[in-house]
Amino acid sequence: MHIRSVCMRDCYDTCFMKVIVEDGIIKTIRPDPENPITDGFLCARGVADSSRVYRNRVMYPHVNIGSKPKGNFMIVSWDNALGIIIRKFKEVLENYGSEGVLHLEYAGNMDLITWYFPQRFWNVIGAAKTDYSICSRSGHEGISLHYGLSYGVLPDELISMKLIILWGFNAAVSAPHLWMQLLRAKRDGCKVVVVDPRRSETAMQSDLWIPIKPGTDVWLGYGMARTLIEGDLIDKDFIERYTFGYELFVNEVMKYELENISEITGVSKELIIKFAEIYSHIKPSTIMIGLGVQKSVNGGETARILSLLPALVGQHRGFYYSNSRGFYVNVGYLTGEDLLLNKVRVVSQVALAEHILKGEFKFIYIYNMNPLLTLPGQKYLREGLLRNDVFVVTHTPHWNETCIFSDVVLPAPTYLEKTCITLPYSHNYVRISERAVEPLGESRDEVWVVKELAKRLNIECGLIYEDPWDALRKVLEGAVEGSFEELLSGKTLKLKYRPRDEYQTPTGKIEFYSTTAYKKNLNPLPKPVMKSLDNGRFTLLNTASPLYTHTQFWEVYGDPRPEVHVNPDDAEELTIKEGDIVEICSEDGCVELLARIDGSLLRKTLWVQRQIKDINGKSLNTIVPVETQLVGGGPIFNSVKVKIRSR
Ligand SMILES: Nc1nc2c(c(=O)[nH]1)N[C@H]1C(S)=C(S)[C@@H](COP(=O)(O)OP(=O)(O)OC[C@H]3O[C@@H](n4cnc5c(=O)[nH]c(N)nc54)[C@H](O)[C@@H]3O)O[C@H]1N2
Ligand SMILES: Nc1nc2c(c(=O)[nH]1)N[C@H]1C(S)=C(S)[C@@H](COP(=O)(O)OP(=O)(O)OC[C@H]3O[C@@H](n4cnc5c(=O)[nH]c(N)nc54)[C@H](O)[C@@H]3O)O[C@H]1N2
Ligand code: SF4
Ligand SMILES: [Mo]
Repeated sequence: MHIRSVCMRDCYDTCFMKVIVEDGIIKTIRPDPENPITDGFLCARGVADSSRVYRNRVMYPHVNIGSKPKGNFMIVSWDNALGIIIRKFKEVLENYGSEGVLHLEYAGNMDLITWYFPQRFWNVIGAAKTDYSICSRSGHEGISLHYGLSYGVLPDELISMKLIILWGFNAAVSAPHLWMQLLRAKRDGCKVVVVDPRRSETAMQSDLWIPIKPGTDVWLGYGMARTLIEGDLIDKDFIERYTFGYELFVNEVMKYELENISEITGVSKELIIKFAEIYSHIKPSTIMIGLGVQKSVNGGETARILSLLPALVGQHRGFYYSNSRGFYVNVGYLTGEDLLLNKVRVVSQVALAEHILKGEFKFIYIYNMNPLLTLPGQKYLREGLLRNDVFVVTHTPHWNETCIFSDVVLPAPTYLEKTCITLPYSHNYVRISERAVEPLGESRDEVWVVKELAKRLNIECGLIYEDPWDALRKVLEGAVEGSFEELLSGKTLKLKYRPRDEYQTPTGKIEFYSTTAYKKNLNPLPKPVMKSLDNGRFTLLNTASPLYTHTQFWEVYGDPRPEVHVNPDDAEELTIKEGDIVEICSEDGCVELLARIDGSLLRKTLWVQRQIKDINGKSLNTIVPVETQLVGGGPIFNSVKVKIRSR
């Protein structure tokens, strides 16, 4: 028997899958050709989900009767576990009010129902939430300043491109199916250019690699703009018709001298000119703005300037970032935010560690996330969670680092054990993902848990008890090309997509000069901060790896190796040899990793697989500061300044 499923992982691709089930057990998972973008193959993670579903699972509710962070977990009944949670919850509400409660989640599972709908409960209570800034928010907010919404080119369109620029985007690893589209386009003559401080897996297969010093992309963006404008390589009619604030933009552009740009970025003047000429002459083109490059001190600003380049050469939204905002789906209805009038406290997700350290939250409920490895400022986060007055509940399918800092751990089914549906963030194909097997052990889904909590608290608000599928009907009907009934019956539909030549800005145009930014007291034009140019120290690059989704799949592929890659000349200068233990220190702390000598890196850069542990089991994020970006409050994972030395 095969079940029609969809991969729910936080991934650009959102693959359609066939899950082969025999006697109630998952045997294998195969690609499903019903989705033309993800047809043909699954990545190592998609395939591994068939065995991972049976490994390292939390099967029953557990209470921590030992001392955190290790603890001694005892199995209890759901009734018991919920009773304990409610007692603590009431105590916190009485003493600190609803602001003493925080729910913390991200995209561990992107199912619309079990990710968003449970938030209704927390919103009804009035609990604090985060700003979801850990991944893509700065880029979204940055591009939105100029375009209204941040959606761009759809994957189906990549095949007809003649030039694709991957800017701080390692698609060969992080988006294997988008990459496949690029390879197909390449076979038809499309040129592929990669801008990256590292000769990445993607750069190796490109036509042109532009090595750039980390964090300096805004300068290169302005260098491109200047060359295009001065060389009269722009589309004046387009600029006239569809844009606002061009003259002000030109004034800003002229402040950037090519000589200076070249020095800052490490990209020669000749290469900047060549790059701009290619960009002007080869069309249609797309600039694929990586989530990676966006997670740096100048990340949001980089997304801004890169999104404006297509407007110079006359292309409507000639970029791809993340298309989640191109759909007509009102997620705020699912979370209840649109219906509730109470304003809840919103706290920075990137800087959460600081707030937790101060004891601002006494009851923390975590699901869909493993913050004890993935949030910056681990030293503070860990110290904060170990306070005596902080109670932590984690709802998870697999045991993870966060569990050992929790007082109660609740078992959740994986996406293969529940019927779900998700919105992709690249393509616009959508389909129900059917439950493949019954939930393992006593695992119960996220909606069930919050409804139980609500009942026990005698909360009568109808929002919490609405059938989530009825809620889903309200947000998806009208948003898909077809009916909700067709979706329910298992048909693949397309999500309606906003037109690429529609601009949701106050002027209705592409705003080179952002009127929204002006009103918000932000720079109306993209502007880098100089901080990233601290050349005395090394910059640590963090990248997604092929075998893992963040901290998932360790139970299949083993713990990721505690390694750091070092440029050979830097290694020689510092007398670091292959396999040496090296200490890497930022202002926030140190980790110890094994050195790998790697010629694919620029000098003064180091490269690690993100979210790993060091040789002593310490989280890499111990050395990542809780610093936030100006636009969108995003993280600066790729701008961590460190010193490295042999031990
Ligand atoms: N296999 C796999 N795929 C994934 C994920 C996963 O965990 N595993 N996670 C998904 C998620 S949530 C995300 S956020 C994405 C991330 O995927 P991507 O958007 O591809 O981002 P990264 O892998 O973080 O880095 C991409 C590239 O940016 C480069 N880079 C770093 N700093 C700079 C800079 O300052 N300038 C420039 N020009 N380049 C820079 C890095 O060297 C790297 O090659 O991947 C998604 N896909
Ligand atoms: N150093 C460094 N750190 C980073 C980054 C970086 O580049 N460098 N990148 C950041 C980025 S881009 C991102 S997106 C974040 C990702 O950060 P996280 O969202 O924390 O990443 P994951 O490891 O995918 O989280 C997995 C957890 O989600 C939970 N989960 C999975 N499926 C389900 C489910 O069906 N139900 C429930 N209840 N729980 C489930 C499990 O507990 C699992 O352990 O990490 C950030 N952290
Ligand atoms: S993790 Fe991404 S590439 Fe791999 S199967 Fe899932 S959606 Fe596809
Ligand atoms: Mo991410």
